[in-house]
Amino acid sequence: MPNRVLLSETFMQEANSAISAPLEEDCDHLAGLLARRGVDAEGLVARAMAFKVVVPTWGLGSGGTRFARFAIPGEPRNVFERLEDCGAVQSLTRATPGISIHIPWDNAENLGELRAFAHARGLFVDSTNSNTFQDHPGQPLSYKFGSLSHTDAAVRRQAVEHNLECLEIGTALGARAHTVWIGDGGNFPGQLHFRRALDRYLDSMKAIYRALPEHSRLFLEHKFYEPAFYSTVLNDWGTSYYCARELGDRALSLVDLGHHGPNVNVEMIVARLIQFGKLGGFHFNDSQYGDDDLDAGSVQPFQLFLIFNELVDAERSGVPGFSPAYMLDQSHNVTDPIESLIASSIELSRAYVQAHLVDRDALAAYQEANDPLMALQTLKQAYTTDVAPILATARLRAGGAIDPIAAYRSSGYRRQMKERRPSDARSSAGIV
Ligand code: RM4
Ligand code: MN
Ligand code: MN
Repeated sequence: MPNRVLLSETFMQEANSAISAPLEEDCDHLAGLLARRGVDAEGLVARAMAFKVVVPTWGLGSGGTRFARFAIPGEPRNVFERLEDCGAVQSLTRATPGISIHIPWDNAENLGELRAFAHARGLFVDSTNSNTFQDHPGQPLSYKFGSLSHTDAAVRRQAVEHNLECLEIGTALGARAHTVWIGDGGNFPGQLHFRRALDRYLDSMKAIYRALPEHSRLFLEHKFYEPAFYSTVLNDWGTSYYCARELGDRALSLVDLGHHGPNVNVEMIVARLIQFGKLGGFHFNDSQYGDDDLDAGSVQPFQLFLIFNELVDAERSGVPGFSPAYMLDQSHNVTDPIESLIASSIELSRAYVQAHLVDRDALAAYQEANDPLMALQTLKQAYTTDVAPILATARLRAGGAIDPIAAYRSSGYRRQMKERRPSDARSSAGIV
């Protein structure tokens, strides 16, 4: 149990003690500023403490590109070690108890042991993800030309079976949702009959939906390109919405921020899915060009805020059934994955708290009065407010670190892992 020793309560107290006085000063200053706007800082701390982000196990290994993967020392080599690292992120941020796992990358022989291992670290398995975008060792049929939408019924059956197995694993681990993303699509015009391929996908999804455990939700993740470069079967939110509706109430759309073309208005897609009762959750990340899988909020932090503006608006107005899953899905190619996940979860919390600062009555009045300049100013006032002291206070009160990345670096966690986990060249965690 390395992270408990390394990131013990005593360690955390020591790391925090040197910077708790300046934090208090910053808090007082911010509380005064917010009070002038009629906002209660304590209320925001409570909201920040309640906000949770789900961490993907596959984000703990070093990712890669089509060209190369540069491993880092001490990378986790199996699901238990990945959970250990998730435990480190959770200990420092206190915002990430939920974990999303990828099957078969996270296969374990004893699921009871895995579940207990997670619980012992303050973690729980929130969701499962299937993988029919690559061939698994020993599987009889190939996914080279598709999986759930393959022209061959036997391949489709194999892909459905894999998803049913994921549902069983999820049940044993206590998961609440299952996400399906497929790599199915065409590289060349003419390769696929668009309508027939979608019909086949939907048939396969119906078989999966029928097996969905009673309290689980099924998330459909669309993506406009890659690995297929010309067309994909579940290409956009409209197709996703159509399929989710055909499937039933517990089938919902999942929005991965990187799965849209550049300049697409993702916040409006989010609003539409909320309005139609079909927003299941997110895979947060950031991008400049496509599915870059960069850290959330690193390139377009204002877009992240605008997405949370829609989410908080729905939360505050009590949209029925509104309960999206806030998951990260990133590939950390050049950073320490633990640091990237810490920073990203903070970015999400920041956007969430800032969205709560939007003066919604004023905004509604400016919208009614057709005053675009003041409407934007209202959003910008919230977005430019530095809520870092609120986020740090929330972490501190929950037993985490005021400055999680500095604490992580000073803990020597990575150095220790380098010794405990001799490199394993076969390790395949991450998107490679
Ligand atoms: C995909 C997609 C999926 C993730 C894989 C690894 O691009 O984002 O969510 O499971 O990558
Ligand atoms: Mn994703
Ligand atoms: Mn992706």
